[in-house]
Amino acid sequence: MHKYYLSLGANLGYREQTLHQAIMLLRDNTSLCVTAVSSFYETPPWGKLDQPAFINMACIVETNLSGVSLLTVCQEIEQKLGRVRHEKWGARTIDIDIVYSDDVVSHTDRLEIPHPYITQRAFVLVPLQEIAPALQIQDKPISYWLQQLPDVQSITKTTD
Ligand code: A4P
Ligand code: MG
Repeated sequence: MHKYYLSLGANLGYREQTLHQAIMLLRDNTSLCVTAVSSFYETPPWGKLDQPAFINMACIVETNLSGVSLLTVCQEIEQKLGRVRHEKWGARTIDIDIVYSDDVVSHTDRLEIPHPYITQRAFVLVPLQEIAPALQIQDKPISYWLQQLPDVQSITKTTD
């Protein structure tokens, strides 16, 4: 079994509803098991600032699927929920990224695990820390990476 950490985000439409639907679709998939789901967090846009605030969350998936097969599952869910690709780092109905795995590393254009920006994104790390407090990234705890980031205070939990 592989363990994958996913980061989900939405900043267009009914953001919470779309995220609930994404988790339902992941749970419906018989080739994987969703073993943890974080709260929802409202987060200011990162990277491209002139866009609406996001709701972000994280979940853990355990599965025998390869990274690329899991990415395909995630992209099919994005399509189903009406994701239209616009500009890089821009607004989106739903984005599902595989940000880390305990045992899978991938360095291709199609799939990079760990996600190249994981240690720089409080909107990824704060929800992840909630469901994986003992996780180490590059041999350091999530709290270490969060200490380096200026924007942690701006991330606020919206649900439990
Ligand atoms: N890809 C490579 N590695 C991965 C991976 N580990 N997980 C490839 C998922 N996809 C991966 O992604 C482009 C390509 O990345 C995919 O075809 C896949 O093969 P995309 O989702 O189509 O495009 P994108 O999301 O616009 O680009 P990118 O670079 O993935 O953007 P990010 O990094 O996802 O950033 N601010 C806040 N507060 N919250 C957010 O959620 N999200 C972004 C988007 C920017 N600012 C944000 C947020
Ligand atoms: Mg993406």
